[in-house]
Amino acid sequence: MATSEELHKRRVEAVARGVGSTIPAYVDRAGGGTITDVDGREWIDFAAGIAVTNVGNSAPRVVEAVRAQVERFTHTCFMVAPYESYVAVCEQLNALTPGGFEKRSALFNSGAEAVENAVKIARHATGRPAVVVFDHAYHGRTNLTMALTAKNMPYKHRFGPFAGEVYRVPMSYPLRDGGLDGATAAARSIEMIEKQVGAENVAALLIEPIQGEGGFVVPAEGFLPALREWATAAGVVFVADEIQTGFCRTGDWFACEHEGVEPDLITLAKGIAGGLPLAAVTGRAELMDAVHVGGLGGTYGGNPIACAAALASIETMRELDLAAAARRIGAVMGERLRAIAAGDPRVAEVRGRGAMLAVEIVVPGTLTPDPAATASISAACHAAGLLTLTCGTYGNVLRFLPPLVISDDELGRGLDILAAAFG
Ligand code: PLZ
Repeated sequence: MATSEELHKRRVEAVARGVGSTIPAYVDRAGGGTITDVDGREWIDFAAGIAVTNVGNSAPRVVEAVRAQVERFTHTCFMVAPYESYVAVCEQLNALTPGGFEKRSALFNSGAEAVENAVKIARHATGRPAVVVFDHAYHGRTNLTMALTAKNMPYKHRFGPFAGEVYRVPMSYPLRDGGLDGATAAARSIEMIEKQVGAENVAALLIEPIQGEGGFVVPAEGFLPALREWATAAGVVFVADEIQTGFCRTGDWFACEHEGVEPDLITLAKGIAGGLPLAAVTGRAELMDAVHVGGLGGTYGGNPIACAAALASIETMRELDLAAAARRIGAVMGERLRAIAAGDPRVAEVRGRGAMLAVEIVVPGTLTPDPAATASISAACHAAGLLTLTCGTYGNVLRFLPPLVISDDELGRGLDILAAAFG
């Protein structure tokens, strides 16, 4: 087998430079809480493919379901010749997502595609043009979702012009907004919407209940409920982007549940199918069904192999109670992170929920972001066998997203490496 170094040389000659990788190691296999490269080097996985392999890599039920489906048929296109597993995934999503009201779902390939479709549905159903998003938001890399995403480098730089009718308002970011309470922070955002956009022009308010790429920003309690309440009164479709937070990651099936928020539409991807590409929009039947027949779709959306994997993943999450596992991981990890923070003035804050935790790194004694220190701590983790990711508008957040099936031993060893990297 080629070595990672050999593969990297081939990659540089074959793969476009614009596609980056966190580590220059090439994967041979992965499962449980580890990834092993072609040279036999092992990393403890605190990335889960960016919050995707919540059930672990090659989870037994997923492997079984995919194998069985591949043997039956690989693709007919649901828009041409439909099949049961697509319907069954929609039934599961309608039942699992917050809100006791009648729902419908539609399936797509990627998170960005789900977000695009949520905006299409909200615009169609309301007849209004504007979409409101937040500072630090991340919603994807397609043209519309680049407009929805906040951060220029690397996502948007020189890729414009971007889609119009997108308006950005402040996020509740307790560390950086002077600790505004949720209601006050929401009032500030709402005033901006009303003054600068006009509520009656707004189709959708789109928000990540805990921001992902933007820095694992957890809004102050009450922020999301206040926005939800305003959206209801203003006839604005409240869209929760749970692409990174969904499927047990935060210790509930969906992060909105923490404050009892019921979105009108919810976008889903990542953790939905154990690593196979699948995404969804789930929401109020009257919004989803407002769109004419044939108005939503795509060749691969709800591909049968991805649907089989999703059903198996959902069953695994239920059977292993991975929401409880996320809470346990969060408790263990949170304690260790707070101990690290207590001894290291570069850590401004430990935040997150369940198995979606992060530390924000600053110049000691200030709130000045320190992306260089963040990158060097992350690099020290990689060198010592722990796969960590960074994020944040300022590149100064070290985030931790282990698979929810990680063993106590792997988790402990990962946290030891992390503590040493702060050393
Ligand atoms: N919405 C909340 O987190 C994807 C992006 C990685 P796609 N986040 C990982 C990268 O650098 O491209 C994401 C997300 C939220 C939407 C998306 C987009 O999902 O499946 O990557 O299109």
